[in-house]
Amino acid sequence: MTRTADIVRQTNESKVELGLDLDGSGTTDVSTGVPFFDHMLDQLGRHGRFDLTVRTAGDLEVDAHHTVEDTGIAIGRALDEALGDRAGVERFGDATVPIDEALVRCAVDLSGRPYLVYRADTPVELVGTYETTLTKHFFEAFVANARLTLHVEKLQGESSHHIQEAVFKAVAVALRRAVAVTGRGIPSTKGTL
Ligand SMILES: [Mn+2]
Repeated sequence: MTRTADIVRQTNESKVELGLDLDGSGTTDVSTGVPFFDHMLDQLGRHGRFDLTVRTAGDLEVDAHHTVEDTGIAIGRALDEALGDRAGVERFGDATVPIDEALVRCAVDLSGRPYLVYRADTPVELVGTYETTLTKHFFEAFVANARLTLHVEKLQGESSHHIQEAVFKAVAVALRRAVAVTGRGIPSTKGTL
C-alpha cells in the first residue's frame, strides 16, 4: 500500500501543485517564490523523511499571505489523503528540537480533529522577505485540512531564523513519528480517526 497524494489546487490567488510520499527518503523539491518559506518546507520534508514536491505560484505582488496559506491547505489535504483511513499509524508523535540557542517542542495527534496551539513568537517579524507571523497561519491551514491536533511551543530562542527553523524541524520529526506504521488497526477506542 502506498501512502502518497498528488494535489492540484487553483484559486484566483494561487495555483499549488503538490506531491507527497509519506514513506519517502526526505527528498524535497520546493518552489513557492518565497525563499525563506522554501527553506522551511525543505526542512519539513527532509526531517519528516517525506518526499515532498511543491510548486506554488501565488499573488506575491500582493504579499506572501495567500501563497503560504494555500500551500498549507494543499500540504494538509495531501497528508490527509496519503494517510487514508489511518490504520496502523502510531497516531501520536512529539519532538523537541534545538538549533543553537533556540529550542522548540511539538506534539502531534492524528486525531481526525483539527486543533492548533501555537506559541512561538519571534523577536523580529521579518526573515528575508518572509513575515514570521505567517507561520501560525500556515499551520492553521495545514491542521484544518490534515485533520490533526498540533501543539507548537517555543521554549527559548533569540534568532528569529533559528526559532522558525526549529518550529518546522520539530513539526517534521513529530509528524514522522506519528505517521509511522507500527500496528494494524485504527488506534482509537472510537474505531475511527
Ligand atoms: Mn536555516
